[in-house]
Amino acid sequence: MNVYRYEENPVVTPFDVKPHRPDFEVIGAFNAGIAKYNNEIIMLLRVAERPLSEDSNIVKAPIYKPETNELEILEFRLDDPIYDFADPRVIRVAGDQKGFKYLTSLSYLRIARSKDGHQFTIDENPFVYPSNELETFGIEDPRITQIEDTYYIYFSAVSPVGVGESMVSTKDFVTTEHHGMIFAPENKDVLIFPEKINGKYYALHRPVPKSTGAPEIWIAESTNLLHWGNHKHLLGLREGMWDSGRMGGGAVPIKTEKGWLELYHGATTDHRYCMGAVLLDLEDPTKVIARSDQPILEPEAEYEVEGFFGNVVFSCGAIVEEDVVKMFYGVADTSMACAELSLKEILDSMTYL
Ligand code: MAN
Repeated sequence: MNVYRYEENPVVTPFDVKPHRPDFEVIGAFNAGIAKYNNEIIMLLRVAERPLSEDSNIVKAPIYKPETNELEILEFRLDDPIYDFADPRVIRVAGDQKGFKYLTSLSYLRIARSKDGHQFTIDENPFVYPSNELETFGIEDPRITQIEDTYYIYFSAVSPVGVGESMVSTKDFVTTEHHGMIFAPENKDVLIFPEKINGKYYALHRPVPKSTGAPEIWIAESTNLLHWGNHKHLLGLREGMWDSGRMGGGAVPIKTEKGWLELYHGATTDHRYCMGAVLLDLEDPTKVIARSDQPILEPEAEYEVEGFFGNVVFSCGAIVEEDVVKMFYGVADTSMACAELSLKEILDSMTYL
């Protein structure tokens, strides 16, 4: 696969983003949703910020309080045996392998704009910020689907009761309308198709089943983008391969002559995240036509391998111009990068079932 990584990569880093309050620092500007609006590329960044800490022995956890619309900041000592700080993203209760207790940063969504996809200007203020009891640990990994003149923005809403997917919409990237949670916990990586197919809207989603099953890709349909049903299991993990541990949709599905092309992420059990492709039937996207055996992009460049959480390439959006796929992607849970790939080469590289 020929991959042309931009010379400017990473195109946006945490240093480019001013914290939204003076006592915080930006540690991530990554996993951005992508849209075209008024001849500009909108990169809707997941900005992760944490409270500044003078003492390297103290880890702080910022929590949004809907009652006061303010943040509460909890403090933990790194040597406290009750907690496990091994994963820099989360604070776990020691010995509890299942979930996490707190996050070490709070994420919200902020707009970066560009004419050419290489140079970005970042808005002064957050665009979508936690605003209710399902978002107290933050909002993450947005995707944007444009349907006519409305942009639907959906993202992981994180709180102590779980991680689900919530949605807002906008027509101007200034004001938003909130639509609430569209997929209940645990669910992430929702991707709404950009048009109706045979009279129905479709969305990919990624539940995390507990009793039996794995974090794999499902598909659902809707008549109004809010209520989703007729769920079907779409794509599973593959033992011994790059998508053996967990997976989820990435970019908004791309309509091609051969089918709906979905660029999705897959990770191994040791958290190495790659991007690959799956092709779905144009008339019936619940049918898989082809899939990548090899990743189309894997963490190789230094900025993909090293960072807050290294060995991660994670796309939430791409722009396609004729044969050129401009895939924007988060690197190492830290920054944003872009790579150009050939649409034809991606389609030709896949294994047809
Ligand atoms: C995982 C990671 C984190 C994220 C949490 C909550 O631990 O993807 O980056 O903050 O889930 O969504």
